[in-house]
Amino acid sequence: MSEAIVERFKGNPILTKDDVPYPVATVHNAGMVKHDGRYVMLFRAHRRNGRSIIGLAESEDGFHFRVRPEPFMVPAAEGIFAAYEEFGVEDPRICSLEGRYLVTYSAYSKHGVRIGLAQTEDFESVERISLITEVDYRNVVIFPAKFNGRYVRLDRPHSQISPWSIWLSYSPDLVHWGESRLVMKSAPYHWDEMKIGPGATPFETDRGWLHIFHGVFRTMDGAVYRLGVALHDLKDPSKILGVSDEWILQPEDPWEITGYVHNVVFCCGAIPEEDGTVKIYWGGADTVMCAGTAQISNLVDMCLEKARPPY
Ligand code: BMA
Repeated sequence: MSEAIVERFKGNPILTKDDVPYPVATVHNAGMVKHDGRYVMLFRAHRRNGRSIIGLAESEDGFHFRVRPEPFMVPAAEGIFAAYEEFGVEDPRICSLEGRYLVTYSAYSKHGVRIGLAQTEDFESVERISLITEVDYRNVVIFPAKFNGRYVRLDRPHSQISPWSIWLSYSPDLVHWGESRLVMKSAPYHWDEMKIGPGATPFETDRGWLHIFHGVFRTMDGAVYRLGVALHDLKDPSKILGVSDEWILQPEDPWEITGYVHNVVFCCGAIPEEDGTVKIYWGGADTVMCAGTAQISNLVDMCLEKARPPY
């Protein structure tokens, strides 16, 4: 008998393709934020041509969502973005900073995958700012604070020599990024052995920035995606105070085990609440959206008391 770290919402899945008023094949990997007291979800959805768009759903309680009639973002039709988003926009993350919401997303094209940055003030309109990486990057999350006057992001470059690790970079203006450094790697013969990547936008706790990330293990039956937690120093987020040796969530419900891509829980958003809990949102099997709740202090304890080295 093991106690659940993340208590799943009894009404999972909270959003499926049947809730979307335009034709899509999946609803998953959603970025989350609270705006004007309401929960805003930017979800990824496959169109029936296999390419992804980003839809918007809203909720009063964080569990029951209504989808807006039109998608929030579709691949750009013109300009520099059109060339790099032709194959779809995926896996958005939302960061609330300086009175606006920054949205990072994976932009796919025949040239590969890179990261786009857009902004919105009210989720009524959206403006693209820049493509902020070259190719072979995914999963960029921006910290919702500046550090010594600079923006900071976690990112996930991929190369054969250093596959799928978590890096951190700085920027004076959100467009130009540098001083990149490795902060976390997969652990050998461990649940995240194959790859790790940034997940939800980190949120502040009294003991550090809590980051929910994903880790992948390759089995004879394909990859298994799980979620883990890491704690970053409040003043210097490039310093990791602890990475939990144990995962916090693995595919267990039928819609996490079976679907478009089986055995996947994949997180792009979490919302800390004033009562010390955090609502965690994840895509199940790249097909539906699910939610659950955890005690923030438990997650922080796991990082500090069950820690393994970051790399
Ligand atoms: C990753 C990304 C995610 C997806 C996951 C599982 O590489 O493509 O968007 O959820 O694989 O298929």
